[in-house]
Amino acid sequence: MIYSTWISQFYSVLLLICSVITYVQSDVPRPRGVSLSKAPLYSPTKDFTCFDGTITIPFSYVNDDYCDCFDGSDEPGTSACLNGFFHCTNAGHRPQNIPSSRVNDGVCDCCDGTDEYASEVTCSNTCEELGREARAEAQRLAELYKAGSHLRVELIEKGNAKRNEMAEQLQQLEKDKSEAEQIKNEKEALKNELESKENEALKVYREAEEQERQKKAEEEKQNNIKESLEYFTKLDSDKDEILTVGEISVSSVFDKNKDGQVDEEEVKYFFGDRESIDKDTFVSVTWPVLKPLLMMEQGMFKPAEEQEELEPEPDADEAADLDTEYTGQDDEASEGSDGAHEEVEEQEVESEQTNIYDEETQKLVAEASEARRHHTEAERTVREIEANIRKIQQNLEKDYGLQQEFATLDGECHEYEDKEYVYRLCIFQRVTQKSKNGGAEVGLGNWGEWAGGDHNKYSIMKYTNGVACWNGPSRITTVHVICGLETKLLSVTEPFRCEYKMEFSTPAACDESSPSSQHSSHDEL
Ligand code: MAN
Repeated sequence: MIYSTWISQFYSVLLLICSVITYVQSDVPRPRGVSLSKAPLYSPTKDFTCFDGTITIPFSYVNDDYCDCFDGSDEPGTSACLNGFFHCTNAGHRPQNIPSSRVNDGVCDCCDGTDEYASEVTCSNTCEELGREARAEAQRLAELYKAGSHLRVELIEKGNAKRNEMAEQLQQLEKDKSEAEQIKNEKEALKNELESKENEALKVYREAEEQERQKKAEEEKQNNIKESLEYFTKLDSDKDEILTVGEISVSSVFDKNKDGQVDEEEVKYFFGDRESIDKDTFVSVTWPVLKPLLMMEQGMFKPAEEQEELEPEPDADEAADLDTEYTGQDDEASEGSDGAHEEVEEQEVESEQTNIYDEETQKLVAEASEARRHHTEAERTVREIEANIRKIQQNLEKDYGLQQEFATLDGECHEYEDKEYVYRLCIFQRVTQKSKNGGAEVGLGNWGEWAGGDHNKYSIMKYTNGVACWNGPSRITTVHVICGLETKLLSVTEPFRCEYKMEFSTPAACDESSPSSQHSSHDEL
């Protein structure tokens, strides 16, 4: 009881002291338009020096409606200087500095009406009312920040836990990676060993294959020579073993342009500068250029278009089959999805090939194939682990706020609909826009950075590099992050073409120490 009386007495005295100070402060004599803090610079007993220090003038020149100072500091209470400022005290609300050009311009700018002291308009003092409203708003925000900060604490805890979990996962993955790499190396060593045995065993077959190939090539060469000599004999009508211009002129195959005669140029094409050619020259010089023409005449070369027309159109199912086959065989980029398909085909081809080998070789080929498969699998595992590591590292590099308060929001998606579009914001990931009339989703930007500046960094998120605007730059989105008890996308606008602005509320932004929370209702008086 005694204690509470003492407290109430203490507050009464404090209030009295404050009132006295307030009275004294408000009563400090100062020229019109000068703030309390600048009052000492205007002393009636001294000459006045402009704030920029350039000129000193008698005090009577202050507010004489003539601008003497370059910085306008001698006319705080008139509109004489274009660059000056008029200070309104606005007792009961917030003080304000307005450009001096607004002094006595017929518009009430200050809520206490002091800017229109010599004008035709009479301004009523609305400061009390405005101050009340401002204080109520400040109070509302203070309560919101207070309630939000409790939720924020939870988010901080969860955020830190998430980050720690990611760090642990990363450690585990690094371990998994080194194990997987070891397995891969083992599989590679085994593969190399078995492949060298396989190669050794196949050497014999390869040599035989090579011999066979050479034999075939030689046979083909001989057949070609034989064919050319036969053709030579056919053309050599006088059988003197020399082919003359006269002899080839009667054969239409030498008439390249099909104009009904073998002219000089065509002869030159087949004979060079020679008048006639013997068998050897025919075989080595003429035959290689003549053969394709003969084949063409015999209809063995057909223009590609004709061939296509002749082939029947595959029906839909067949076309689908063809497509699958194509992707399976040729599209290396689709490894993984078609990997199994490819492997089966490879196995089929392999088993077809191995049938020609003896049992021992077949066994070695099978073992090497198995080792190759295992090695490929081990390589794939390493790649998958590496991809996971990269993903976690990227997340760990993200700036989730000073206390990790935004971490749990990563990946959360929030939508907002207006008349035309559905917008989707996936925090720390991307922003998209989908027209309600259909069509593809349009990327409005990918997570870029915090862009609230040094003052309030975590108040704005920037998503950049969206889909290019027609005839313009890439789309970008700025997300204004404000304190709210609910995590919600509040609004989306497009203030400039392809530049989107979102307002997003979350308790993570309810930081009572952040500049956004400082909605002071402080007045000078
Ligand atoms: C689409 C939408 C709009 C954008 C125009 C620009 O219609 O993405 O938001 O303004 O393209 O051409």
